Amino acid sequence: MSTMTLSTPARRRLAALTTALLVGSGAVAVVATPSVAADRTPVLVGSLQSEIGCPEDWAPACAASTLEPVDGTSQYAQTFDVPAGTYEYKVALNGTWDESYGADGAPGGANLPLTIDGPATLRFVYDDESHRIGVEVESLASGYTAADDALVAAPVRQAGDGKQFYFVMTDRFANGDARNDTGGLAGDRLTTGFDPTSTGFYNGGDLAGLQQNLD
Ligand SMILES: [Ca+2]
Ligand SMILES: [Ca+2]
Repeated sequence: MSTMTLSTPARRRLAALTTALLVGSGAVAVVATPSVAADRTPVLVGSLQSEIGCPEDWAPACAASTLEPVDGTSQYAQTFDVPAGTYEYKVALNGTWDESYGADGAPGGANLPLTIDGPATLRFVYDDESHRIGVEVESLASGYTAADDALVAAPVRQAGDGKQFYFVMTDRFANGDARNDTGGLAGDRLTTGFDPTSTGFYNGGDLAGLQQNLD
């Protein structure tokens, strides 16, 4: 983890120092070809930097938001605790704006948007071949509070604490009553969404099918 704290210039100084020591010691050096990784220091830049330990936002030289190499891949990644908010971000290389990537991995591409409603632990992954940036959610804020009660509306009768909520695409779930399969709809399927000949449009599931499958 110590490399996290090294700024790019510091890394270069360290590399130079290592080289000097080799020369100074008179060693018959087998000069290792520097790995690509050693020359590449991707930094997560954006309006979220001040929230993750940088002195300011949009700071390509901030060591605190450096992404670290993922062994055996062309990827670099780091996990950050990000507070709730709306942000924009991209990745800049080697401490400057000379090389940066945004949306769709485009050089100098558009900022990527990020909105989180609560504090979250997010892993940012940058691929140095595709230059695309991904975000993996490692954890979201959890814990039910009384304030969440207001989100639980009728017909639910109890507070939501300890409950699981599911979303069901009823039509896709189970066809419990064939009498309602036609739905009384006629006309172009792109208008009505009704085409019993195509499962892409219609499956015939209904609440009766859902109830039949409840424990
Ligand atoms: Ca900020
Ligand atoms: Ca049905």
